[in-house]
Amino acid sequence: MFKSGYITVVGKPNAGKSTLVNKLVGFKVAITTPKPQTTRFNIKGIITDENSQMVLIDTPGVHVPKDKMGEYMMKNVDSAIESVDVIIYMVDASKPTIDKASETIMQNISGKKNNVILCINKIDKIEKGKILKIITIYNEYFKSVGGEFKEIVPISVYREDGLNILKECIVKYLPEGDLIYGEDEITDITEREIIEEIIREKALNNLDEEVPHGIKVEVEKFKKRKNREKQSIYDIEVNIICEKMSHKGIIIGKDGAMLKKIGTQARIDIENMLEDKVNLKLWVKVRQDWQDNENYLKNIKSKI
Ligand SMILES: Nc1nc2c(ncn2[C@@H]2O[C@H](COP(=O)(O)OP(=O)(O)OP(=O)(O)O)[C@@H](O)[C@H]2O)c(=O)[nH]1
Ligand SMILES: [Mg+2]
Repeated sequence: MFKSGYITVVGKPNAGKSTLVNKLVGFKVAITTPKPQTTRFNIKGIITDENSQMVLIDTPGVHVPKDKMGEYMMKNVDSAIESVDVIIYMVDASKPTIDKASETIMQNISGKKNNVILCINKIDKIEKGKILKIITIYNEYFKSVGGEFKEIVPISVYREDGLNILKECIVKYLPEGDLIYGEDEITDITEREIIEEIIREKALNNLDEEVPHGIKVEVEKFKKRKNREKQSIYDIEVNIICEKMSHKGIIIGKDGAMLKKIGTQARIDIENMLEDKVNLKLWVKVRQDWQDNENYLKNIKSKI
């Protein structure tokens, strides 16, 4: 009997949702960084084997929105928890406190029809003896809002610990059904979007808090050609849009050093993805308050 269905991964920022989806898919479909609020929109990761097809939906970390961008991110989460077969609620084992965001998530997924799996990630960071306490904390709150975890799976994506158990638990709750996507498909994100995300990842990794969270990346040109030696090469031109003149200076850096660093790191990843040489040009532009501007958000909005 072949099983297939949709599985949404929800949780607070930085729990390791995107890292898990990438690991299960075996390909980096979503960027991951040590900074919270890395993922901005829902991304599908598709895993197919002889017995099942799991369509995982990676979502932005749940937080209290500060602008339209944040509201848009939370709308993505809301849309992804409706009518899926399984919800994986991922928590960070090293931060097992129930705050406002944790309460909001658990209240939203506590519906009786939901098959919710509590997935405790990063167990490599804690002593084994602490897991039971963590389970009790989440179990008690979830029960108090009318929910019940169908399964509880402690994992470490880093150590690849518990991942097979998690997969088995997911498949248990999938309905019988045919392939939803082609068996070779692994994601719904386009090459252009992956390029934009890779550049955002390098910006998040190299710049301090406020600056990279205020940027948006747009691929302007994406063209394959043959060079003089008849080898294929991609010409890619990209705009990095930031909110303030002062941010533009920081992104470019002294004598262009920061932009060069971001560009070099991104080019290596893009070349690996496209399996071809890449000529990458980055431009930095200022558009004040783009995060609150409906027009600029329109483009990403279509992904809900
Ligand atoms: N120690 C440890 N760190 C992990 C593990 N899994 C993920 N991480 C790290 O946790 C950080 C956050 O990972 P992400 O996958 O970006 O987290 P996320 O939940 O997608 O975050 P948002 O997109 O902001 O919601 C990264 O630095 C990961 O490398 C794990 O099993 N153990
Ligand atoms: Mg993420």
